[in-house]
Amino acid sequence: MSTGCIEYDFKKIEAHWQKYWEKNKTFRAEDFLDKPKYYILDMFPYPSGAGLHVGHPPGYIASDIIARYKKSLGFNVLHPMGWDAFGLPAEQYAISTGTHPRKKTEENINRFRKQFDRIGFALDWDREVNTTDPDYYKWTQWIILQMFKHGLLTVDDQPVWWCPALGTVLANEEVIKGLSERGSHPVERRKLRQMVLRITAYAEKLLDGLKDLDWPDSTKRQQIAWIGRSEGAETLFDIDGFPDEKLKIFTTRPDTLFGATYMVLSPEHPLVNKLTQSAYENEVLAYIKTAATKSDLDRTDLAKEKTGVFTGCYAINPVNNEKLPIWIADYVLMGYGTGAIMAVPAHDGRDYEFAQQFELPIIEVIGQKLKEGSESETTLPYSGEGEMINSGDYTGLESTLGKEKIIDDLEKSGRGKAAVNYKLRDWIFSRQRYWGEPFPIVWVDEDDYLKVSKFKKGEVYKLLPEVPVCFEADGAKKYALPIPASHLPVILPEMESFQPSGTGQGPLANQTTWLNVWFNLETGDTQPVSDLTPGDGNWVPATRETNTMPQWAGSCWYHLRYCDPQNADNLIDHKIDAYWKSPDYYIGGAEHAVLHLLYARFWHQFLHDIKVVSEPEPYPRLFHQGIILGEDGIKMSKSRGNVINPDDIIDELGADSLRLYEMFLGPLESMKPWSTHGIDGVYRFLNRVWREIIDRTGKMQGKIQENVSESSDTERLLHETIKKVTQDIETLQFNTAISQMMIFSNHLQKLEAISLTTVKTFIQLLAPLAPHIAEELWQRVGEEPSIVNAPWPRYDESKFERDEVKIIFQVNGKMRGEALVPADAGENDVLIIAREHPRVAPHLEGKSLRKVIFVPGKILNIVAN
Ligand code: ANZ
Repeated sequence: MSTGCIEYDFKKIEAHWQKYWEKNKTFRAEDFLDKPKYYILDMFPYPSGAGLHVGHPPGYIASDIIARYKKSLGFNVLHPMGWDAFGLPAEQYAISTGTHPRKKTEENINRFRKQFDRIGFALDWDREVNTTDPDYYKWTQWIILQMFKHGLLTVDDQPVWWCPALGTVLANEEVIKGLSERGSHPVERRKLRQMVLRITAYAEKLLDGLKDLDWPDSTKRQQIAWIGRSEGAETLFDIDGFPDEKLKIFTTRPDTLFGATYMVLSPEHPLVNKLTQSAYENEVLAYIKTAATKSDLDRTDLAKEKTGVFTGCYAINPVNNEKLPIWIADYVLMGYGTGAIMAVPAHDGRDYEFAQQFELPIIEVIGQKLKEGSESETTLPYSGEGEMINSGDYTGLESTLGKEKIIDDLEKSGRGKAAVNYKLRDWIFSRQRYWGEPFPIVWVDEDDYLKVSKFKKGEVYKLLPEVPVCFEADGAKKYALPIPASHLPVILPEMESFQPSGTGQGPLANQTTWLNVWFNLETGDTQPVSDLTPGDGNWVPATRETNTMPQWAGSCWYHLRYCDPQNADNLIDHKIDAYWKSPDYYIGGAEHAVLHLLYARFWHQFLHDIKVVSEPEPYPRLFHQGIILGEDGIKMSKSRGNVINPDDIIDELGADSLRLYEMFLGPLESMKPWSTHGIDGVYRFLNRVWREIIDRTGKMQGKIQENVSESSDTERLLHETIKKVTQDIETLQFNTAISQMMIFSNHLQKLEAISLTTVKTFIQLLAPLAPHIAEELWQRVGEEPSIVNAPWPRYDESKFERDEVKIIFQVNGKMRGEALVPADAGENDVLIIAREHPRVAPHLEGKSLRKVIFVPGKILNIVAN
């Protein structure tokens, strides 16, 4: 203890209890315990080289508070942690330094784990997972194998960004205005063979499942928009001069058919060549070439000027036999609907701009609904509903009804049908990288495959899914054949250099002894090329898939592996899955609203469909914590130099202060700047708590006694505090729980004598938030560790009845913060909260109070200089 014990020795205390928890496995979660289970999950981190900064912990601290609280409530708590450790930074570091990405990754993980432990997280490290561990990625590969067998993994030529200077394919995020993010080299669109996951097969299910999820509305809305379901019709148009062809379009507004004045094909549409008349050919070819250099985003940007070319060909409108010129324009994308549209400039913004640009006719077919009393002035384009006009027999119908009637009529005449489309695209699931999971797939030439006499053309080898995945390259047909589950994992081979191959394939293409193998069609075995001679039994020459999986793969199912991390025979045991089920709470950043949270739902739904897991959804309940910004109010980043390392804060003021501070800073979900001065307030609070309970010799204060009967005031405040802290933890409003504890501690300070039970209760309430000091105090007031095993205090509603009010804090006339306090809190109580409030404390730093004006229920104004 430090001399005189004026300040508690957080260094010694924190180290001691961290060791105690580790040694006693205090937070071990046991399968099948006869207690209700509670599974709380954090989004696991990418162990970056920069280490943890203070912007990372809020979500982890929040889940930790819940984990500790639930344990005190008697739950069997599962609170695990792991590492999403594949990824580009480690590979880039490897390219520039020659260090193996595994080595760097391990170093980073060790540093992160140490940092986590120093914050005092209640984690069950026996269940740690690491996505780069072959025992883990074996199961990532296994899932892909199942998807392959169910036809959800396919192969496709996909346009990707290719950077000739870097000799590699780049992700969308790595391309900025047509240049590579790294080195600013020009990039171009190239078609390359990619592995694709058919997430679109799950579009309806992914949309449907959202209904039952307890998620933030905005996140649900983002997923709905991303899936982008549209109802409408597919309509067939005859083509003038091409009696054997039909032009199929998708429209959400079949009720505007009479307003179509031209048609548009996407530049990649398969009919473009055929329909283009010779006089227009040169122009069309040139147009297609420029379109190929633009991204979808650029092409569909509303603000961009519309471009296009006429083909010289006409379509016939099925409802009135009008001739409609067929244009080619890049605002129509091949990847959506049918890649062709009917253009209705009066009622669609992009068609309107295009028609103006190229002087095409505009016909209004939906009457505009005018607000009562407004001028009868109308503006185009009008995209709303209304009465149909200029629409033959349909004129006079309400457009929503007209839509149904036109679809009916199109169906009857065989010229169209109702159709649903999704914005959701299939997921390009391959990366030309080293540091990722290899695919459990080899490629075999069709000719070699057929040479094995047992297998005739058209017959498929027994390990193959029902629909074999074929790919044609350079005139030769290749089969993708799965490596069977019994042969997993396919281990990432050792390599010296991690440079891309320069041919559009990843670095693995350079590792020829790994790449070229003999593959046994009967057993799925592989052998190095040197070990066999051609013609042996069922062996065929094969090459391995050289792409690796994207970083998203490992995080799609990690929540399952925590439940059964060592299982070598199954991804997860059925009984264990039935016990732990999906996490009860998932806490992580809102930046994952679509990608991770959609991909993981897709995988989990698939695993549910093939009966690997019992729950239909992975994350029934979700919370997004807000970001902590740098002191300058800008997102923390190494390049900005505004990063604050939690290790420094812990060295100076302790982990409990860091935890309390991060939770006191404001509502968990909001974005807030860090303030180094603000943390002193919570540090002073913890010191005060210590001195209230522990005297200068390190013993319990004499005024704390067994047989004190509390005044009704104290009793009331005690029960109020239990209730407030309990409810605030349940709703993740930790900031207000902390203010309440400050009020209570302030009250205790004024008493001549305090009952030991009251003090113990107070320590318990503090424990989830500031666990180290709480364990220490708990022991010093005569209790057995660990405090998490002591049953959570209960409150008695009959002991209190009081309202809360919001008080605004002002310093020298400026609003600096606010807090909820009991309606009858006095000036002193409110002043205590204000002085330690993270938003107020920095403005009082080094100043003396000149005057305090308190208006109960409203405002506390501090004058200080
Ligand atoms: C005629 C029409 C009239 C349309 C009208 C809209 C308004 P969402 O809601 O996003 O599904 N479209 C169809 N396929 C397209 C493609 N491949 N590229 C670009 N645009 C495409 O949009 C569906 C509407 O977007 C379709 O309905 C079509 O234009 C256009 F008053 O058809 B509409």
